[in-house]
Amino acid sequence: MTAVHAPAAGRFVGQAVPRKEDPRLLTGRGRYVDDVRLPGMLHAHFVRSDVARARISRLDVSAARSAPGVVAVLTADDLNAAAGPMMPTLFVGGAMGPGAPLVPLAPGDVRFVGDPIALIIATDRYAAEDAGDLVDIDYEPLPAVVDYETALDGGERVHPDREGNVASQMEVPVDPGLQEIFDNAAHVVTETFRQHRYSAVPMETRGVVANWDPYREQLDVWLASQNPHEARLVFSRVIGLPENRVRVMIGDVGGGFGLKSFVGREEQVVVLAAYRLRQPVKWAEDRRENLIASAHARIERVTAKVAVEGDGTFLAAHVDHIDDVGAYPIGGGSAGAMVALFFSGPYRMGRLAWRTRSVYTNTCGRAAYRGPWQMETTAREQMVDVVARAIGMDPLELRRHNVVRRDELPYTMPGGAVLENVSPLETLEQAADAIGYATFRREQAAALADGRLLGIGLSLYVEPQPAIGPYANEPAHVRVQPDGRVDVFLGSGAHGQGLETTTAQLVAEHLGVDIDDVTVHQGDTESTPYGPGTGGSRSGPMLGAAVQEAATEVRAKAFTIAAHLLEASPEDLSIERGVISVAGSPQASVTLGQVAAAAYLNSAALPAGIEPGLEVMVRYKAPAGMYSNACHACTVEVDRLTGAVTVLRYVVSEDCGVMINPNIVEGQIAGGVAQGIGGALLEHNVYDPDGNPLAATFLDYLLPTAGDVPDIECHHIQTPASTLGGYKGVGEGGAIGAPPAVFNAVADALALVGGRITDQPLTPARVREALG
Ligand code: MCN
Repeated sequence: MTAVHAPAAGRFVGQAVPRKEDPRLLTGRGRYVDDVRLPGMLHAHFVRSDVARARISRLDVSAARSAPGVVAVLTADDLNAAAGPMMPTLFVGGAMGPGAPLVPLAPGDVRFVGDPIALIIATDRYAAEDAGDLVDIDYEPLPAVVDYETALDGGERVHPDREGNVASQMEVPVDPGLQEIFDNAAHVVTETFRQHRYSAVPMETRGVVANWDPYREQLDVWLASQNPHEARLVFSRVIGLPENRVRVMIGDVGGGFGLKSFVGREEQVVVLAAYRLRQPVKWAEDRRENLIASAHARIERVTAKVAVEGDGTFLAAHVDHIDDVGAYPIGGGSAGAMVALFFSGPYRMGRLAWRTRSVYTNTCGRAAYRGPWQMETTAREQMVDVVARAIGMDPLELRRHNVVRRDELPYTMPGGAVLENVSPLETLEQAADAIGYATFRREQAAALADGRLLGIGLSLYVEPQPAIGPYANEPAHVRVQPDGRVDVFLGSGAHGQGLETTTAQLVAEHLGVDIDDVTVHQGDTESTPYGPGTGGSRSGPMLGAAVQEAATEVRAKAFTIAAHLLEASPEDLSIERGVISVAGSPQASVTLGQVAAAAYLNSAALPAGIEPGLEVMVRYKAPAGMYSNACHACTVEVDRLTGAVTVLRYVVSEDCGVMINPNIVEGQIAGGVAQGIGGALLEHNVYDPDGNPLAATFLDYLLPTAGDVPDIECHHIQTPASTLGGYKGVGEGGAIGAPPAVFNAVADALALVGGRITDQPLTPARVREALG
């Protein structure tokens, strides 16, 4: 690791302290949804559609109802009328794209393979699955709409009550001024890129346990979620219970990658059923369900047109974007406007016009996936290389020529957002240097002389941390107990990012206690403050600031009380490892525990005007625009005979502001890059032309393994954000930057022999074909 512009690390902040959660997780003591076992708990199994589009002409569940162990078989007739509005997220219909015409179970027709038709509830899972085989369904198959590009043009409709298959569209058209730029530019380069359908495949699939507690008259829900408070709201609405009669608890969550930001249809159905039966019910998604029916992402096409001056200066761009949102997109599924607005990324691009359309198909619905509008980076960065080849300029030089420099900040992007506190040129240079760009070009030429194809790819991006709508504020509650130990209550829902550790670091640093004396609580709506959950790489900037502010305020109050107890001035006090002492006379000291004990138990000992208690709850309001940035550089070898791609080296230079924990930052980058490499080369939720999913197991859905991913070499630039603490997000970046970096490296290798590639995944067959 190298770090540039590094602010001085604190005693805890900036240190690579080991993750507090790891001893529990690595010794099998984590608690996931499937570990929850309640007395009398029943098990749920969904009977799903085997066809992509059909009318259900007969549905007979009578044999299933009388099967051994079966407690209930519910269909649309039993459940749908009782359900309130199904809203997977507060973002539905809002800033994040089209909502879905969603009902609990398929009523009379099915719209994708995996569409849930019936829910079987039995005394154990085997009984439920066996009974599923007894459900008799006759389908009248209809032609399935599978290709999103042709679905645009009318014809068969996915949802009969909609006018067509366009779920949403937005446009900023080309005006005469922009047309003039295109007409007069030295070069106008156009290319179409397709990204393919791949998805979050967390180790822990989706899951829920729901139980009506008659004593408290409350519905208890254990959920695999990134977002417990929003989930409570969603459940309360679909059931029709007040929010404070629903309690959602998340334990350890085995990965979410965006999928668990939202409350899926299945989780809502299971909770409805448990409430209706007044019995505890568990549903744990199996891998087949996860691959065909949870949510898909990334299937989209961009046609980009870029006007360029003779010296390589970008003048203007037009972006035409289409994405496939499946049959029932989950809120946040389409981020088309963001793809268009952020297309210019870290470059000066003059003018921008765009159109984006989201299209329904008879496939699994789309949802957010680590970097939901990542296509802006894929399309732009791949386009930069295409332009470089078209005008005969090296791609690194073209980037250097157009990238926004520090002295141009704040920089208003053509899409309207204002870039500040970013360092794209610095990360570009750092990554190019670390990967040995110039040396590699020489090695590449030498290898070509030997008949070998090597390639190098760069990818540069800025990543906004959206602080809009429910994401605009973040709570943290810090409480010192009378024994001096500290409890921190968060509104977030960590699902692998290590928030227990980074939160404890921030509290230890800013309150002045030992890290082992801090316990972090999250994920239980009964005890934690209302928060919008974990997503959009927001924990660093927003939660970090909230925790820092709360800890600092607690320390200030502790100093006021301690100063009174020690007959000193608060300005003369310092705190280390929970002991507050007076400067110059260390024997004059009091522990934080003693201060807390006075604060709770002995109001008479407090200075005048000081409220009893030693706890602070803050709700940090973030500015709308915060950006981290990074540059990825990767080298590959392409096997001319087989088309197989080997990633040789992978370098990341990133700027997430002040790093709270460099170890966690690098883990986040490595995980994201592994996903991105898998996405570019291997992972693919394939459908056949009739809408049958062909990748329903890990035999067909290929995840990257250790052999596919080299060591990720991380380098850092730290440009503090303007927010408290200066932290910026990092969690999504790896998965944003990696696909175009790998793509560009492969395209670079292919170009040596005149090969051209535009679509992913870069399977051996596709690469071989491009070789001609
Ligand atoms: N961090 C830090 N210093 C910074 C910024 C962040 O030490 N300057 C730390 C944070 O304290 C946190 C971690 O890095 O522990 C990630 O922080 P951040 O980038 O703010 O992202 P979030 O915690 O909000 O996580 C969201 C992001 C998203 S949107 C997805 S999806 C995602 C992800 O991060 N899914 C993940 N990382 C994942 N990691 C795992 N293991 N599993 C997933 O499902």
